Amino acid sequence: MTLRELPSGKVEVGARDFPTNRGGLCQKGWTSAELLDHPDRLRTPLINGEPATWDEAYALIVSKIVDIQSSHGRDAVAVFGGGGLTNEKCYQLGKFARAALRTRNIDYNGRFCMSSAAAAGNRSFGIDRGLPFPMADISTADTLLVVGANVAETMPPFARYLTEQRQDGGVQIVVDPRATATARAGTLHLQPTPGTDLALALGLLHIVIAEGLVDQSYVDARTTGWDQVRASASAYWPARVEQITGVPVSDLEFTARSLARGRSIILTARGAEQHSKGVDTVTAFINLALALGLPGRPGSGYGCLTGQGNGQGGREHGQKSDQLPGYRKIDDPVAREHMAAIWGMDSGDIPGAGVSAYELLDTLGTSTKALLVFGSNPVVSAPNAGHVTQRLKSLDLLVVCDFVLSETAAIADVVLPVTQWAEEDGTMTNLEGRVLRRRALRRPPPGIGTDLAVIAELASRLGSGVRFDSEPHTVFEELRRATAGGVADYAGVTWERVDAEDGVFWPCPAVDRAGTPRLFESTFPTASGRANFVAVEHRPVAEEISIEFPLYLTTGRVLAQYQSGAQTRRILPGKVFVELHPDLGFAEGEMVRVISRRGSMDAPVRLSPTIRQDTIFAPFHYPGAGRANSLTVDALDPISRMPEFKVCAVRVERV
Ligand SMILES: Nc1nc2c(c(=O)[nH]1)N[C@H]1C(S)=C(S)[C@@H](COP(=O)(O)OP(=O)(O)OC[C@H]3O[C@@H](n4cnc5c(=O)[nH]c(N)nc54)[C@H](O)[C@@H]3O)O[C@H]1N2
Ligand SMILES: Nc1nc2c(c(=O)[nH]1)N[C@H]1C(S)=C(S)[C@@H](COP(=O)(O)OP(=O)(O)OC[C@H]3O[C@@H](n4cnc5c(=O)[nH]c(N)nc54)[C@H](O)[C@@H]3O)O[C@H]1N2
Ligand SMILES: [Mo]
Repeated sequence: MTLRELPSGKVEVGARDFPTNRGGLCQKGWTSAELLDHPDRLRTPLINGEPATWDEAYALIVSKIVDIQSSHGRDAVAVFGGGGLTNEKCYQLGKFARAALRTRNIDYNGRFCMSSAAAAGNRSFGIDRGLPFPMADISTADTLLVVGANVAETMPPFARYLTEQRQDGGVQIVVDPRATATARAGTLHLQPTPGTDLALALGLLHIVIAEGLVDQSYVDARTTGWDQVRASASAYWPARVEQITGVPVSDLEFTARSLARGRSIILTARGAEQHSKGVDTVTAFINLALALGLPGRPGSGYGCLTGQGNGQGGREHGQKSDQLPGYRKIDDPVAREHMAAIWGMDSGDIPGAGVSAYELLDTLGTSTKALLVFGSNPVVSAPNAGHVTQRLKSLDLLVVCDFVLSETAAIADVVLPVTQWAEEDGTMTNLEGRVLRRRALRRPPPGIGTDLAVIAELASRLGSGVRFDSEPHTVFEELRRATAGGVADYAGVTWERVDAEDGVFWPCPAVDRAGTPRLFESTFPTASGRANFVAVEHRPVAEEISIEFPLYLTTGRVLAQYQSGAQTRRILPGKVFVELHPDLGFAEGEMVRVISRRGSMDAPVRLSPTIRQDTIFAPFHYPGAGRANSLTVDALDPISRMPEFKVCAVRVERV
């Protein structure tokens, strides 16, 4: 997008013809500048809700951290980051936790976002890059299978690739319990019971095997583990899968046969992934793609659609509890030595792996006494949010860096006001692994800090022996060295190249080497060079419906609101609602209370004749009585630790 500062000081948003969005922006993009000078913008630090100086705020934070760490140990102070932060901030936040606080406890909201697809990608392909091919490939696919993504509302500029794919005569199959705008636009809509995509994928693989559609020469040459996976699919015959998922056998057959013809792409997003079996579900779709010989073949493959602005880069540079920069593992001795040399510390002083986002939030007030939040609003967005809010309130110290008083900032001991996107330089990495620039267009209002400056100042006041820079370009140069030789290798990416080449695709190990738009063409970055088939089994949702709680609740997004709503509710009006089937006996607009084992939510009814009768939907963008996460269950995937945001059992009552 392009930005221009008008003589009035306001910022005007325009769109330039960029290869990924082709000049398109969604409504949130067009209106994003309105928040820059919004009256709700924070302009001074706050201590217990009262304006304070930066010096007072820093002094309080540092004295409390020192006290807490000396009485309860270093791990009693934790950091919570976000996938919306620039690469430079993500890198610096991970370094701050490990090298300045020397705590193992750092994790981030990306755990709630793409962690299941990331874990599955690593397990099967040896790498986690959302799309292993450029986005434009999507419009050339003969068949596109879109599982649990509502791109018409969540990625409007990207949705053009789907439109083009259909206009070129491609078959498009959308899997969603709701007839979303995306599902309605496709060739075929599969409407499974929430939480049954794993059985669906196994059922499709069963048909592919039974009908002789496996690409055996690809399987022999490029994969391992096929025999076990073939055997595991045998129990998922079509009639049984219809019974589990509610998807008719004829639709399963149509889907399997379409995917086996020509160029095919399978895409997943949060609908398939935000489950306590999210990793295995994605794995089952990857197994299907491998059996059909898709990954690495031109115009074909498997990909995971991205979440936040820097959803991809956010998971590469060390704000994840088990990770060091460049997608290195924190328990790998070689990786620890490499980072210790760059940070100028002893590798033995780098802490080990911490726990995942929800598990961390669950320890607040017990083993964790202080939390520093950068770029997330867990009071609204965490699962079982009533419980999480209690935990946050029981901390000795909660610090939130934000530009507005989010619901989480509102209960913080100290709030630090920081710059917004138009006021800072840096880089972000999109779902294709393409590193892009963010440019400062104007100076921030007086009195406002930057995330990088806050981190550097805290590190220095904490007496850190390790140096922290606050200038984004210098931090990026350090990040290049830190990622050199890692999976997500940015060593050859410079800001100048990013500008000149409209982005550079990682891995890019040297400045004189091109980036890597396409992965897997000849080999997979696994130990054997082959992709791994991993046998998986379907399993039920964590909380099944019952007489007391007879409906499935699923949650997600609407076009006009962004995430926890901290940024968009202030500029785009919109009301909470709960979408349900007319046969449940409620009237349009009627106020209802949705109740789960954990809490309740009040909202007016929006009737939808096309949603499954056993399923209701609520957006998670709203706080207070309309907070959908008061209801959600905190069951976690055993591998990714992703919460089951997409299914829990509820009942609906008149208020
Ligand atoms: N307008 C808007 N756009 C956004 C965001 C936003 O907040 N607002 N957030 C961004 C972020 S961080 C993310 S992660 C992406 C998310 O992008 P998406 O994944 O497209 O968004 P969701 O609405 O969470 O979920 C997609 C669909 O999954 C369906 N679903 C629910 N349960 C199941 C299930 O069991 N199986 C299947 N197959 N589908 C199911 C829902 O009905 C929903 O339509 O959007 C990004 N874009
Ligand atoms: N029920 C349910 N819950 C969900 C989901 C779901 O589908 N259903 N989806 C999950 C997903 S995919 C995600 S990504 C999360 C998102 O939920 P959150 O993690 O809460 O993300 P945001 O709402 O984007 O919150 C970002 C906060 O950081 C601030 N902020 C933005 N940029 C910056 C920055 O550069 N620096 C600093 N310091 N602050 C910044 C914003 O003003 C805002 O207050 O929600 C998860 N929760
Ligand atoms: Mo997300």
